[in-house]
Amino acid sequence: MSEKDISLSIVKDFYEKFCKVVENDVVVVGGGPSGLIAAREIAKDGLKVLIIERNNYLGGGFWIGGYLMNGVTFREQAKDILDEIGIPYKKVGDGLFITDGPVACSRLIYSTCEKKVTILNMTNFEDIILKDGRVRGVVVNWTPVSGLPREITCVDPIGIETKIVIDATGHDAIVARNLEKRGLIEMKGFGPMNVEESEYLVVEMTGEIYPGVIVCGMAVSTVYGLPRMGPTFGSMFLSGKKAGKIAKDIIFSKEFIKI
Ligand code: 48H
Repeated sequence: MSEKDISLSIVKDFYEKFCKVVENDVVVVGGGPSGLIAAREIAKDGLKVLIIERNNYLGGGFWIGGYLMNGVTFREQAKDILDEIGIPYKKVGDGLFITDGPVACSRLIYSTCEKKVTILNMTNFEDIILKDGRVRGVVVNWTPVSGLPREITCVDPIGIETKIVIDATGHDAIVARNLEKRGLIEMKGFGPMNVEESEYLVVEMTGEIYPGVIVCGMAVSTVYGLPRMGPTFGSMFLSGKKAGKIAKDIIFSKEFIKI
């Protein structure tokens, strides 16, 4: 064994992984709490799921709570999901619970990876593949390449095919913004804080916003102009789970097979 063997093993491992992910059942853009839960929910049923994450790490805003403090809260409605994943928590009020960000986030990431979800990190969503009025894939590039000005590099991105794209990119709602930029949908931008209304509405409005694109998590607030909820994550979990179920329903429906 020498240095070249280490290099070769890394290149071969990446090559083999990449060959498998050019075609998927579902691509989840964004590996925050809602995206991780959505991916886990879909992969549980043996479907092929890819998470595209522009950062080097998964977890999005779930590592830390409000105002740089580690406690992350959630309300009663999401308790079953935390139990399913094995996230420890304590009750701090009537229907309110708190957990430790790093512990909860690492457990969520592990429980998603365990379901054989593939991850492409340092990978930036740039565009959609659109054919016959339906989104059929995503166009991606390495995050460092995307970040460079065009005059320094003009490296073309590449396409990845999928039956469904889930936009789980948080406040930015990047996939939805792409649809808006092309005049395919209209967006409102998220509103001021109101936790009771927001948590309920985010879950309620989670769904397909354009053929082939489902929105979940904070991106739902951005698309529909819903109030924000601050550092509480129950609706991110419930929205991710709902998005996963909707994706499975579409893929397994008789109508979808005809598309
Ligand atoms: C690839 C991308 C791209 C891109 C972004 O922000 P997140 O944690 O999103 P959610 O919706 O799962 O959770 C939201 C929650 O963290 C939060 O901020 C709350 C509850 N706020 C309430 C309030 O009032 O403010 O994760 C999104 C992920 C991140 O990891 C990004 O890096 C990633 O998406 N991402 N990945 N290509 N173009 N854009």
